[in-house]
Amino acid sequence: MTTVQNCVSAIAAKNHPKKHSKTIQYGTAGFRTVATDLDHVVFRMGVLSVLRSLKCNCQTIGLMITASHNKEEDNGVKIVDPMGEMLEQSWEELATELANVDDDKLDTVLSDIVEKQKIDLSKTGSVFVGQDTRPSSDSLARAALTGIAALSGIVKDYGIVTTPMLHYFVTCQNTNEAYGKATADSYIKKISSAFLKLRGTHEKGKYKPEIHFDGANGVGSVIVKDFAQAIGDALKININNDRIDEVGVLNKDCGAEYVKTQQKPPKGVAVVANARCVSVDGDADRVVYYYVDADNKFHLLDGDRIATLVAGYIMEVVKKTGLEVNLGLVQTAYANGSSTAYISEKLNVPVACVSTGVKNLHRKAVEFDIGIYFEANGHGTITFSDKVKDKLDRELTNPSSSKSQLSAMKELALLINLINETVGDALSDMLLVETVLHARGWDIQEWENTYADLPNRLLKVIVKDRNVVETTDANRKCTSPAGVQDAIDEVVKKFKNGRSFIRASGTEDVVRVYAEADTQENADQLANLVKKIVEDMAGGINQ
Ligand code: G16
Repeated sequence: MTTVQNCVSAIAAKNHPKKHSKTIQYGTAGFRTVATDLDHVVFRMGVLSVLRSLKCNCQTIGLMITASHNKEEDNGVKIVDPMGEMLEQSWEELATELANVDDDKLDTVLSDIVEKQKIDLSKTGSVFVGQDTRPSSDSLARAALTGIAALSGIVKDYGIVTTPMLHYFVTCQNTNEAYGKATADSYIKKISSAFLKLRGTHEKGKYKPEIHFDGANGVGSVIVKDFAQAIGDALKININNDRIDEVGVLNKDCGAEYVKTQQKPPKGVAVVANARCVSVDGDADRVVYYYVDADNKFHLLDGDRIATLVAGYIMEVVKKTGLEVNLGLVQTAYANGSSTAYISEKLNVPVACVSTGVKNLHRKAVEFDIGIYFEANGHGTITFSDKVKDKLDRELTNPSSSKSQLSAMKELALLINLINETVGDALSDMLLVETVLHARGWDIQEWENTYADLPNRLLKVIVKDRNVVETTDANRKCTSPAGVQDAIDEVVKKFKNGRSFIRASGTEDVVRVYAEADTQENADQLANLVKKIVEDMAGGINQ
């Protein structure tokens, strides 16, 4: 095939016509909206992913159908680039244009992309497809497959998988299996065997090998069962919220987003005082920990806590190896001020702050030899450069390395295998946290005691058009509407340790408000005052 003329438009008009005129944008994590508005978008993304593959020398591209933490009626689609990273930014614009054009203009827009990107249509593109457990995901996945077939792409449909599994498979395929085999079995085996080797046989200190798991009634609750089987008694995982066949329960009053934003335990998990509990989100790319103490008080250990726990530990291991490595941590404006201070002042690890979105954090993290990134909402991972991996391989066989250096290097090599470097992976992250707590001999309270979080509050404001809110300085300053930032600065001044910012969500039709202050009461008050500013100045809709 040398042209797309009269090829895609006809299929689109017949099988996946655009039935509405709402504009949709490639946001923080792809397209997300109510599932019934997405059929034509997903078909077109199937087509685009073949073009992306051709552009990338026919390497495999990933296409994931999910709306992750969003409510069950929503769905979404995102494209994964060859090394498991998010779609290149300039292609996000192409995706948005393609998603919104009328059916009869489709071939013209596609031909334009082919020409400008110098794509050779005589070659064959390759796409891996995955989906979450939403009721709408099956038919949307079929739309994607039709789109891929329209440009004669080769496809592998993985069916229901977690988002991080699909990223992993894409990377495996494009590294000729150097990263592992692109199968679910190989993914479970690689991570669980690293976990078991790191764990050894001894139970240490106050650490107890038992957790209570909240699967958000999504795919995480399916895959965690495979991990539980693979690791056996090394960690007892009590699995809750695993009703994937029940309509209306996905992410409902449970899951990582609920626990983080509501700051309370999920429904469906029995409260056991001081027990270590884990919540993941609908596609298992985020994880948070929590516990309820003997006085029934809820304690959250979110992405910031995970970042500080693993950064401190990995830094120690790296020091013991004697390898020269530059290690850095990446956060967003949502990171608790105390976590940033702890990392930079106590751990002496440089911290970078970037705009919300895994794509932004990942891009920054890979600038370090070892880049640790976590969003406060629990989305994150650790990246290791080829330079570090090569050094490690070399030094592991260097006869002059000391016994303790060798043992630290072996540990680092196993940690690399335990971590899904391609993207935040709730299940691999959970096993990493368990590994560090076990190695330290800590229970959840000892982990929490490393520093005290500043009380904080995250709110959502529904506005007429969230796009009126624009920000700069890694989302920390609002540049539009005019006057909003000055008003925020005025109220922030009134609170001890006050900090607040607003930004438009890229996954939900809301503006998010974050505030922290010296007490919970003050953080709540500040958040509500800022919410009022948004309602008054950015067209809020009172709920
Ligand atoms: C996605 C992104 C995250 C982001 C989150 C919320 O998470 O992958 O990086 O933090 O959305 O984004 P926003 O505040 O723009 O709505 P997930 O877990 O929903 O895929």
